[in-house]
Amino acid sequence: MKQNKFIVVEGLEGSGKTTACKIIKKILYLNNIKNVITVRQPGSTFISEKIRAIIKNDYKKEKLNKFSELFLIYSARFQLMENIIKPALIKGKWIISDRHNLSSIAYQGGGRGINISLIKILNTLINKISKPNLTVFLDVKPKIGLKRALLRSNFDRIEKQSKKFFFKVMKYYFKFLSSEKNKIIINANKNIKIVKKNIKSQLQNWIKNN
Ligand code: Z5A
Repeated sequence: MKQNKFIVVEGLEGSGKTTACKIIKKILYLNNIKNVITVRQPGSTFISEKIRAIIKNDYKKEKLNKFSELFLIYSARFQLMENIIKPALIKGKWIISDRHNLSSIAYQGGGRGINISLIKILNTLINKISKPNLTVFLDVKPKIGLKRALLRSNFDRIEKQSKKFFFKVMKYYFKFLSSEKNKIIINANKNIKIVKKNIKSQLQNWIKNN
């Protein structure tokens, strides 16, 4: 093993994904896995970062249509998969991605109510480029996650959605997580020390068995 794995970190805003990506990178390093790239979605290529700015901004002049949002997110994802992730995996590198396909199922499928079969077609195309080897899901209550996100910075366009929106996002996360074979679920409501400890023990176990 220890060759080219693709790890995805998922969860609501403020669940601690960015923090978890750093923790995972450290744990991999301690396991002598040093060839690691961290990316975020949408983003992490020149074009994908431009798309990210469109997704996150709340333009007063024009509302972003939910299908435009979906296709923008997938445009960013195809750029990232083809230009960064695929070549890096071919070179034997490890990838840690802050969000991936499951975010689209949860936010665009659950939150926005877009037909899941359309999102699944897009996911199939993305998975043909490469499929994640592991999903680390940070399970946080929307109220706790949003409070943390607000402490960090002002809400962006998606974070301004209603409580009902985030409950639907969580419902879809769990509905579709059940079909993910390789996953680690972390109680992210706990304090950072406990979260770190739990990620460490579950990830070590996964590394040992893969
Ligand atoms: N989006 C989508 O709709 N569909 C898609 O397919 C994809 C994305 C890929 C990306 O925004 C937006 O794109 C996102 C969904 C949408 N929309 N929103 N909103 P982003 O990347 O800017 O935001 P985010 O992905 O939601 O993450 P975040 O808000 O940056 O949060 P986080 O990465 O999960 O958490 P963090 O930065 O690690 O931690 C946040 C703060 O909490 C920070 O001060 C930490 O120190 C603190 N923290 C972390 N863990 C803990 C614990 N356990 N206890 C206490 N405090 C903690």
